[in-house]
Amino acid sequence: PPPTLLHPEKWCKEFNHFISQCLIKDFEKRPSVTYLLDHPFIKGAHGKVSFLQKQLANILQDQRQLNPVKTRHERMHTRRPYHVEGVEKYCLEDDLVNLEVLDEDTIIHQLQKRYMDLLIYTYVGDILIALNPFQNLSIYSPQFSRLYHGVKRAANPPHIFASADAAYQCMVTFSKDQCIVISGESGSGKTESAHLIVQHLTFLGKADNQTLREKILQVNSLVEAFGNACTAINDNSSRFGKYLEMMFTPTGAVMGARISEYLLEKSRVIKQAVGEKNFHIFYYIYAGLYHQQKLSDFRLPEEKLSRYIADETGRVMHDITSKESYRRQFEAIQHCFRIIGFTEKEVHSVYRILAGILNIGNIEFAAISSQHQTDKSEIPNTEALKNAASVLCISPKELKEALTSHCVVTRGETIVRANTVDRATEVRDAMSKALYGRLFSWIVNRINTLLQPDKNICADDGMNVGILDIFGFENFWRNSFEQLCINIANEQIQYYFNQHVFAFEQMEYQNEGIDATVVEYEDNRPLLDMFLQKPLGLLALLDEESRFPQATDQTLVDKFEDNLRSKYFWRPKGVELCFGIQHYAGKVLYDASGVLEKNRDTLPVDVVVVLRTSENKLLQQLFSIPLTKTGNLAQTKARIAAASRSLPPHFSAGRAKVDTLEVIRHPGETTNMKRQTMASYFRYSLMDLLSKMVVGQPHFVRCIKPNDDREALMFSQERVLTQLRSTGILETVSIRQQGYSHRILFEEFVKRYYYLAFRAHQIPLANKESCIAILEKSRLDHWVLGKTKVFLKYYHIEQLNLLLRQVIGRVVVLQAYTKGWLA
Ligand code: AOV
Ligand code: MG
Repeated sequence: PPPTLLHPEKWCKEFNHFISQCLIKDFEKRPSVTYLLDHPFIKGAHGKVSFLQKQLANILQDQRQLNPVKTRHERMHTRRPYHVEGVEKYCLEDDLVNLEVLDEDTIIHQLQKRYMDLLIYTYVGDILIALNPFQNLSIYSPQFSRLYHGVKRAANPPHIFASADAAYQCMVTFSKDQCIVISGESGSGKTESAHLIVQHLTFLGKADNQTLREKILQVNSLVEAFGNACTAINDNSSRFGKYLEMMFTPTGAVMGARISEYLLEKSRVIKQAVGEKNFHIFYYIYAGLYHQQKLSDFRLPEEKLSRYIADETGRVMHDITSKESYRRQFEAIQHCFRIIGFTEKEVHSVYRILAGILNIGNIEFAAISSQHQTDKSEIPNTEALKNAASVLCISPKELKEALTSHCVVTRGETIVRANTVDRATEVRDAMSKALYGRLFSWIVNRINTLLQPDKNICADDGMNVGILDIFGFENFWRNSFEQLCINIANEQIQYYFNQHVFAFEQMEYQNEGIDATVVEYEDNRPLLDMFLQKPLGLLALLDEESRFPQATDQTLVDKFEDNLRSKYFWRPKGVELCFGIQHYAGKVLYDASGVLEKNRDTLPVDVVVVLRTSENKLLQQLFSIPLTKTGNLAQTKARIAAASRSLPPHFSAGRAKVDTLEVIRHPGETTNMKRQTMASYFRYSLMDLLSKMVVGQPHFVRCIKPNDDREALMFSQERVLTQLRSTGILETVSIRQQGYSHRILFEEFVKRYYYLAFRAHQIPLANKESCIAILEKSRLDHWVLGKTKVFLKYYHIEQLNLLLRQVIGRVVVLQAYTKGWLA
């Protein structure tokens, strides 16, 4: 096992002070690593201790990079491109901040030129812009991971790996959680970017444990098979929000992972818009089981496709079973399950539940009139009913009763009432949605258990890098409640971006007395308030209306119109049941039909009761214990409290926002006789997500979709411009041009870097002068000092961290020596 290391400072005090001082003195006279390797104390020893060798290799690598900071001019003439042979690419163009003329035309031009040269990544200071290439590029191989490992940013062209590397380096150096926020509209490349980040982080976190590495790499594929689907915009569209935290030991080795999922669009299970599809997994199992001749084991009809996956355009059995890719995906998913550690039995249960859902979809109802005027419903063809009951291990009779009738308790008496055909159909679909939603949460929870860090590796929690990949902004020809929620979530992420990039930064310059021209930006706070405010925000109004049994979608839209006095809301003339919202990313027209019912998200107790009787253990479990999806209320509150202690005061604006969101339980669950609605669950989810994000230091990746045709090498200036405008890229460039992305308190700075200018036993005062001494000794320029903080550009931090790593590496060698590991 690698030896436990003391902090260099502590070590110098406790251990052989004399020897260390001698070595440091010698070293300072001839500061080279070769010298250190040749030193009589150390010579001949490396090679015996592989851990030490690694350290020495790191030092050597750092040494090579530790050239004095070059001027911009020098840098631009020393960099080499990775792609286009023979064409010189200058580093200057890698970062929009270097532009001398700052306007939309120049930015668009620059991005277009780069895109046509297949340079899809461009920096805006510390922010990465990623244009979707719509073709596979050969820039993500392990060679590239090595290329982007712990080097200064300017050493290579911009790359998603560089962003992952920056987050990782920040985490290790500052022992602080990091958070990579990927945003962009639907189909812009967020999910692909998230995969690449995970890939590079597993590389950096050099899991000694090969299996853990493999497991982590499979997680995304597995979760996406269940949570992604083909939409009109993107063939692999995320239909849920995902926050993946990769956990590392204090020395930066990956030790586990955890996923939080938000707002799965479960209505997709029962119905899809024209041209869209159900979640991938349904097609995979159909094709896979067909191929393995196991359809009948799962009671899936071979001749007629389940209604849930056969669309209006008349998709037939053959379309799915003949598709080679679906079959391969099914095998891939089986492989994922196995690698991650699901048991055969669990996987079998998962398939049974999926087959159950497909069969439930085929149950049809017909009306039978009785003498008592109420319309009863019956199930004329019991084939599907029997199949569903059989795979779900429940009694067909009880299932039928739960679908066609319901119990009402009046004055202590239980009365059974018949369901109309409409009601029975609703119950059937509600059951499918609940089954799928709970199954999805269970899979995520199970993955989290299987990828939990081993407590033997690291006693405390270590640190993590969180990667946020949600569903992007959507504007279809018909938009419903799902799009509304998706777009509000994106609105919130844009707000988070604005807060960090503009609001907090400018507030800080002001407080610190630093001269900077104010950059105006589009604040979407009023819009967020319109959605989230209580009691007159859109979601609150929706909840209020959902409580009236008499309410209709019409009364809902009227209510919005009467109460939402905002320039962001309007009601188009002549279109019934519609309302429009001016989102940060564009105008969207929403269709209110069905919104009330979607929000109520009712699941009759009769259904829960029958599902609980299942002999399938997994199914029993899904409906017995209350689902704790994204952690519980107490945990979330504790996290926010912890965050507020450790966060600098400028975070208070963000925190207040979090506090205003009320915490509520999960959909479908009832508390105090009040049913949990989707809208209130949505608020809870947003708050939970934010509470996780605010603890980390953010890094931003902005994905941009260059055209709507998903074509490679096609750059629509108009489309790109809209995205640049709505996300405030122009403003971001100007604030980054004059801004300092790192702002560190004097005492923090001295504590972290005093090694670079002082001796181990010296204790410098935590003041301005000490900071100046460190900065000057490190040969940096263009930094600024405020009243209490040092203001640095990203490349200053890079240089400081490299220097620090070198010094620490040196001390590690010394420690190893004196501890006798080198003897
Ligand atoms: P999204 O996550 O932003 O949409 P995806 O990451 O799913 O978008 O990207 C959409 C498609 O673009 C992918 O399926 C790839 O075909 C292609 N693509 C994106 N990035 C790359 C890349 N770096 N290299 C090659 N192809 C790429 V949504 O989830 O719909 O908001 O809800
Ligand atoms: Mg996605």
